[in-house]
Amino acid sequence: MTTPALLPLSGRRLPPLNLGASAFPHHRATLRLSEKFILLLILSAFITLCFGAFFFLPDSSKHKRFDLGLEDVLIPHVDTSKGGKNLGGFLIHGQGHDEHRHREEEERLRNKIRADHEKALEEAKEKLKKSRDEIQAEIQTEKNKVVQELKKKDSKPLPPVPLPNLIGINSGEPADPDIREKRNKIKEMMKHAWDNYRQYGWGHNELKPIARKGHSTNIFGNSQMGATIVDALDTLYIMGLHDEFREGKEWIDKNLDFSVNSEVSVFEVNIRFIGGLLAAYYLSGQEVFKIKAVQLAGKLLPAFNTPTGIPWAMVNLKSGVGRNWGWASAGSSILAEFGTLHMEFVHLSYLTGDPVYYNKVMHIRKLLQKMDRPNGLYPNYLNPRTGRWGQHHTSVGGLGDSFYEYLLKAWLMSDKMDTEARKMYDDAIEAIEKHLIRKSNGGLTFIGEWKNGHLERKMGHLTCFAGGMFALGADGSRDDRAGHYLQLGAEIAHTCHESYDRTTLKLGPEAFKFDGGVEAVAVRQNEKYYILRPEVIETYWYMWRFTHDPKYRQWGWEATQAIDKYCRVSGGFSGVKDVYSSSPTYDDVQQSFFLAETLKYLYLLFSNDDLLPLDNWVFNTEAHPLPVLHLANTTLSGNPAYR
Ligand code: DMJ
Repeated sequence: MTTPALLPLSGRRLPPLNLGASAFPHHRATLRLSEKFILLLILSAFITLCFGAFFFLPDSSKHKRFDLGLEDVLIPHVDTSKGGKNLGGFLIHGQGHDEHRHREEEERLRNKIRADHEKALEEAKEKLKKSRDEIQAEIQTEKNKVVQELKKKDSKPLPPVPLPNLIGINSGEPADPDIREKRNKIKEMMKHAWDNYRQYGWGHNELKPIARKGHSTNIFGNSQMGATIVDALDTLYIMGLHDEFREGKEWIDKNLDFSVNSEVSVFEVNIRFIGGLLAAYYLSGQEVFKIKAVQLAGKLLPAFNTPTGIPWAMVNLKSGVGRNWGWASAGSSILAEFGTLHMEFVHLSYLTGDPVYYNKVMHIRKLLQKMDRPNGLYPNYLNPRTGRWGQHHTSVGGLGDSFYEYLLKAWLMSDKMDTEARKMYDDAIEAIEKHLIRKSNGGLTFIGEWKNGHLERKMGHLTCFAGGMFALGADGSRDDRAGHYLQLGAEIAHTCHESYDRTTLKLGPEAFKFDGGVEAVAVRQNEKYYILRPEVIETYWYMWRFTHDPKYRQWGWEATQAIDKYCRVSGGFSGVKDVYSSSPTYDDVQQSFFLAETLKYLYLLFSNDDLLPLDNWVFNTEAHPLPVLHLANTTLSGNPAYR
C-alpha cells in the first residue's frame, strides 16, 4: 500500500521526510515541518500507549485484532485453507494446536513488536534530538519562504477591478422633453465634430476644421497618434454613438503604435491617451484598450529616470531620452504635469499587478511631502536634478491646477482610504484660500496667482475648474466645512459665468482681471481667445450634481448655444481669437479636449445623475471616468459586475 505524498496548502511539494521504515514501512510521507513534529509526537505517544496496552490488557484481548495499520508487519498472509482463523491479524491455528508452540509464537511476535517500537522511538527521538538546531534553522527557512511568498503576493496581481454597473445607451435619459432635446442637441454637436474629424483629419491628432485637414502640436510629438480618436472614445460610448466608437476602436487596434521616434509630453499623453484608453476599457470591457494603455505607459517610464525621480516633461517614445520644456524656470519640471499622473498610474498597477507605476507616483508624493512650502503653497516649478523649487510662482490655473485636483481625486478614487492624499489636499486648499482667494470690489470671488511675493489679481479660464473641485471635496472636508466649500464652489462658478456673460460672444476669455476698475474681463489682446475649453462647464456640471440648482443648466445651455453659434463651422468646431469681437476670427483648431471634456460635461449636465454616478466614478483631468477602487471592500466577488 502506498500513500500519496501530502500536498501542503500552498500546493508546493516539500522534500519527502522519511519517518523510519519500521514505523511506517510503506509510508514515505511528504510533509510540512510543523506536521512532522505533530506526527512524531503523536506517533511516540501512540506507540507507548499501544505497547503498554499490549501488556496490560486481559489475555483474550491480545488475540483480538488491533488495527493500527500494522497487520502487514504481523501477518502478511492469512491462510484459512488450513483451518486457521484470522484473529486480529495473528495467525492462530485451531483450538487443538500445541499450546506451547502458540506461546512461543506469541512471545516471538511480542519481541518483534517491542523491538520495532523501540527502534521507531529511537529514530523519532534521534530525529528530534539531532535536528533541534537544524530544525530551528529549517523553521526559519520555511518562515523566510513564506515571507517571500507573501511579498511576491503583495507585488503580484491585485484583486480584479469591481466594475461599476455598465451604463446602457438609455442610461441617464431625462424624462423632461425640453432637457432631452437639449441633450440630443449636444449629441448632434458631438457627431458633427467627430464626422468632420473622421472625414478630414482621421488618424491625425486633431482637426483644422476650416482648412479641413489634420492638425497637431508639439505635445503629441511629430507622429500621428490619433489623439482625437483616443480622447473622444468614452464620450462616444456614453452618448450611445456605437458605430463611431467601433470605428475608433478599429483604428486603435490596427494603427496606434508607440514605437515611434517622437518626443511627447508625458502629462498630455498620460491624461489624454492613458486616461482615455483606461476609461474606454472600463466602460466597454474591451481588452485592446487596456493592452494599449499598458504598452504606452511602459514607454513613459524612462521619463522618471532623473536624479530625484521627478519625471521630465517630455520623453522620446523610442529612445526613452527625456528633457524639460525650454521655457520652464531653471530647467524645472512643472507641478501640474508631474503631479497629474497619480490616478492613471494607480489604475495601471491595479490592472497589471505590477507596482512599478504606483511606486513612481508615490515616490513623487513622498518627495513633495518632505519639502518646505513657502506660505504652505506649492510653487509650480521643481528641478528634477536638484529637487529644489524653481521660481516661487503658485497657481491654481495653468502649471498648478490638476496637481490639487489629483490629490482630492486620489482620495476619492481610493474609496476615501488614501487619507494622506486628502490631508495634502486640505493643507494645500487652506493655504490657497488664505493667500490666493479674494473678493473683488464688485463682490466676485476670484482665485489669483502668487508671483514673487505678491498676488496677481488675474484668473485664468483654466482656474475655473476649481469651483467644481471645491464642491467635489466638500464632503469629507476638515472641521466639517462642507457648507463652506460648496459655497466657495458656487462663488467660483458665478465668477466664471460672469467672465462669459461680460463678453460679446457669451464665451469666456483665456484670462480675466480684477484690477483697476476691471472685473472678470480680459484686458490684454492675447488673453481674449476661447479655444473650446471645458473648465467653466465642468464646474457647472459638478455644481448641478451637488445642488440641482437649475441655474447651472441654464448657464450650460447659454454656453452650448454660444459654441454652436460662434465656434461651429461646416468642417467641425473651431476656437475663436476674441470673445469681445462681434465678428470673431477662428483659430482653426478643433482641440481633442472639446470632444473629451467640453461636450461630455455638457451632455452629463443634461442627463440624469445615474449616468456615471460620482460614488462609483472619478473623472481624470481630461474628463475620462475611472472607477473608484473599492479596495477595502472584501466582497469583491459579490459584485455583480465582477470580472
Ligand atoms: C485639458 O487638457 C485638461 O483639462 C488639462 O488638465 C488642462 N486643461 C485642458 C483643457 O483646457
